[in-house]
Amino acid sequence: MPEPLRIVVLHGPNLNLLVFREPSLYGRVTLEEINAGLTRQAKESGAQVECFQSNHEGELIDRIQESSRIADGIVINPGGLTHTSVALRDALAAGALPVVEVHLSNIYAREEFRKHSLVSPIVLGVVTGFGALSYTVGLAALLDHLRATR
Ligand code: DHK
Repeated sequence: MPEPLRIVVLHGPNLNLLVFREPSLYGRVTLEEINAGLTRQAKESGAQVECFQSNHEGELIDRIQESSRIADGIVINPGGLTHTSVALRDALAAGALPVVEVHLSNIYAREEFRKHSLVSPIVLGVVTGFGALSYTVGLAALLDHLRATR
């Protein structure tokens, strides 16, 4: 029996406010519900997830560095840092793990400044615009990729 795949799910700034924050854009599902769904999904497919949210760029970078030692892949919604953080992108690139970038809203259907992601060029793929389902699809795609390349 191979070891279960270990996935770290990272949520960036303001994602702790889901449900209260612009629900027409970000949905009516709490972060706890998203995390519980991903935990269930991973378990059903013989994998493990660890979920972490922070409003602080440095804390997210610390988690990315740690993940590169203990995990097989990362699912990340960097929140607003998607569009601004060279440091977050550098941490993901340095970790050299497969990464799937997810967004609840469709970042290409919103303001101009959201249409550019600093993270997208170094990730395996991007899922954007499907609400909580973006995470489900992102995790499924990452597990599929890891199993195909193990
Ligand atoms: C979440 C945020 O917090 C925004 O800053 C991004 C992303 C979009 C989302 O859709 O999940 O621009």
